[in-house]
Amino acid sequence: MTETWFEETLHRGYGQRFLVTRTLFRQKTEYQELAVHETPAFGRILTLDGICQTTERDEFFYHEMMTHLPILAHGAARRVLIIGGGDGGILEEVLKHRAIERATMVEIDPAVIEIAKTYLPSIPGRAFEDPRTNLIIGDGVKFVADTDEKFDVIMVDSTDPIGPAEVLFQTDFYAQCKRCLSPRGILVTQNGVPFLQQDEFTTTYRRMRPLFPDAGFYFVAVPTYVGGLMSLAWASLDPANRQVDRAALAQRFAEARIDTRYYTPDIHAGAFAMPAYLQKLVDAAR
Ligand code: AG3
Repeated sequence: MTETWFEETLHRGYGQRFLVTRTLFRQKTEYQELAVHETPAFGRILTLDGICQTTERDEFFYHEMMTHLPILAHGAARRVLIIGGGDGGILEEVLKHRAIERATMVEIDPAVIEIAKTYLPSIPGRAFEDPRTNLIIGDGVKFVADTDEKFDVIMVDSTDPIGPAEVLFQTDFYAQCKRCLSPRGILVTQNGVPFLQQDEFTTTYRRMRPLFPDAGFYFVAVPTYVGGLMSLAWASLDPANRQVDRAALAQRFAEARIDTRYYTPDIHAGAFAMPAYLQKLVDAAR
C-alpha cells in the first residue's frame, strides 16, 4: 500500500511533510482551499491553500503566545478584537480571561469556523457558544475601517501574506487598527518565520514603526511553522506595556488563574529577546 503524505508548499525549496492516515475534509471555498488531515505525528491538521495553519498537538504554542502575552502585558484588557482566527484557537484562550467582557472576532471565511467546530473541536472548545463572543463574518479590513468601537488588544491571526491575507499586512490596515485601539492598546500580528521570510519581517517593521510609539517583535518556535522562530509583531501605544517586570507579570498571571501549557511569565519576559541577525535587520530598516 502506498503512503499518502501532505507536503506543505510555503517556502521555496524547503518544507515539511506529514504522513496522512486519512483526509477528513477538503473543499474549495470562495477564498481558499481548506483541508483537514489525520496525521500520526500531530493529530488532525488544518491546511489552507496547502499551508499548515494549526494542528491538534501544537496549537497551544502559537495561540497562547498570541493571546496571554498581550493581554497580561496590558494588564487591564476588557475588550479584544481578533481578525481572522476562524479555528477559534485564539478566541478560546482569550475567553479564559475572566476579566474579558467581550471578544469580537471578524473572520472572512465561515467555512473555517464550521470545519474547526466539526473536525477540530478541541481547538475552539466552547468558545463560539460563550455569551461574550461577538462573531462577525466579514472582511477584517472593512471592519477596522468602519467601526467606532475601541479595543484594548487586537490580534491578527492571518494566513501568510500571499493571497487573501495580503491586505492584512498593509500600512493602511495597521493604521486603522491603531485607530481602533484604546489609549494603552496593543496590536499583535502573526508575522511568519523570519529566517525564511525575511522580507516580511523588515517590511512589517518599516510599516509599523512610524505609526506606533513602540513597534517590534516577540518570538516563539512553533513545531509546525518550520524554519526556526516565528515572529509575532508587537505594536503598542504605550511603551510601558513591553516593560512590565517579571514580578508584576507573575502576579497578573496568578490573579488570572489560567491553566497554560506554553505561556509562563518567564517565557513572556524572554520572548522579546531578539537574535542579533534580526536586530541588525531591524536597525537597518529604521
Ligand atoms: N495562522 C498563522 C499561520 C502561519 C503559517 N505560516 C508559516 N508557517 N510561515 C494560523 C492560524 C491559527 N489560528
